[in-house]
Amino acid sequence: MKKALITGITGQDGSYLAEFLLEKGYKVSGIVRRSSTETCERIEGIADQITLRQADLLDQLSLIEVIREEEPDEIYNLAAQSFVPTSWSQPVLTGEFTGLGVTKVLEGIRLVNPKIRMYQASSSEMFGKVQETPQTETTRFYPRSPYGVAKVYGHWITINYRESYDIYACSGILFNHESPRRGREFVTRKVTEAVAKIKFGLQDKVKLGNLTAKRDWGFAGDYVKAMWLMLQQDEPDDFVIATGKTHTVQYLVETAFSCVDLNWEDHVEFDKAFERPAEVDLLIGDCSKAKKKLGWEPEVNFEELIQMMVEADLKRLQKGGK
Ligand code: NAP
Ligand code: G4F
Repeated sequence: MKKALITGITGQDGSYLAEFLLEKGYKVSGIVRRSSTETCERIEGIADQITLRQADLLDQLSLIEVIREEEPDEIYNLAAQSFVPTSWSQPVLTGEFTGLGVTKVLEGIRLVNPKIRMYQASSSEMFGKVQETPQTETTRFYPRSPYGVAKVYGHWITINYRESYDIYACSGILFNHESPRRGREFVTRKVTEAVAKIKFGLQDKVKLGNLTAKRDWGFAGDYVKAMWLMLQQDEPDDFVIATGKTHTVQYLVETAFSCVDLNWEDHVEFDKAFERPAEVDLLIGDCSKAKKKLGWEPEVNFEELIQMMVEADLKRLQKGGK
C-alpha cells in the first residue's frame, strides 16, 4: 500500500486529493496546524480513513518529525496562504508560508528520505502581467502580488532541489480551480453563495471589485488527478494545468445569476474595496504538455462548474447549513 502525506489537507484541494488517493488505495495522512476552532469541515466525510498530524509550515522540526514517522512515498505540498488580497496586508507571512514553507518541506525530504516524491502547488498567479498568451510551462513569470512572488520562489526552489539533490519533485502550474468547497472569499464562491442567499431572500446585493479581469477556471476535482499523475511518471517535470478557456468575472456573475433566473444587474454593486493594488488582467493556460505526457484533460466545463456551485449553495441553505 502506497503512503501519501498531504500538507493543506483541510483546504479545498487537500480534501479532493485525499478522497482521490483513498480511492486509489493509498494510506493517506495529512498535516493540520493547531487551531482553537475546528478546521476539518471539508474532510469530515473521510475522517475515519485518514491520519491527521499536527505540524506547521513555519516549523521545520515539526515537518521533519511527521515525515519521519509517517514514512510517505509521496508528499503533496498544498499548504499556503492562498488568498491573493491577504498577501498585500500580510506580505511577510505570505512569504514565509507560501515561499519558504516549500523549502522546509523539501529540506524535510532531503534529510529524512530523498526518495520521497514531492508535488509543489505552483500557480498561474506567477504569470501575473502575462508576457505571452496562452501561458505555457516556458512563459516568463511576472508576478503581480506578494502571493505570486512567493509562488515563484516556491516554484524555483522545487526545481533547484530536483537539480541539486536528484529529488523527484514536480511543480504543477495550476490555473484557478473551484468547487462547492472553495473558500467563501474567492470570487466564484462569493458569487454563488450570494446568488443562493438572494434567491432565498436572505440578502439583496453583493459587492464586487473588478468585473473585467479574465480567468481560466476549472473544477478542483479534475485538477487533483493531475497532481497524482505528475508523481507517477518516469521522470519529474513541471506542467501547466488549465482548461484553455477564459471568461471575465462579469460572465461568471451573469452565468451564476442565470442559474436561478435572476438578472445580475439588479443585485451587483461595485465596491472599490475589492479592487487590488495590482491586477492580473488575463489568464488562459495551454495544457498541451499535460494532455500529451500525462493523458490529463479537464472534464467539467465552466458553465457546469458554476451550476454545480450554485446548486450546492442552494442545497446547503435549504438544509439550514452554515
Ligand atoms: P486553501 O483552500 O486556501 O487551503 C490552504 C491549506 O493550507 C489549508 O489546509 C490551510 O490550513 C493550510 N495552511 C495554511 N497555512 C499553513 C501553515 N502555516 N501550516 C500548515 N498548513 C497551512 O487552498 P486551495 O485552493 O486548496 O489550494 C491549494 C494549494 O494550491 C495552495 O498552495 C494554493 O496556493 C495553490 N493553488 C491554488 C489554486 C486554486 O485556484 N485553488 C490555483 C493554483 C495554486 P487551515 O485549514 O488551517 O487554514
Ligand atoms: O477568486 P479570486 O480571489 O482568485 P485569484 O486572485 O485569481 O487567485 C486564485 O487563483 C490563483 C491561480 O491563478 C491561485 F493561485 C490563488 O491561490 C487563488 O486560488 O479573484 C479572481 C478575480 C480577480 O481578478 C479579482 O480582482 O476576481 C476579481 N474580483 C472581483 N471582485 C474579486 C472580487 N475577487 C474576490 N476575491 N472578491 C471580489 O469581490
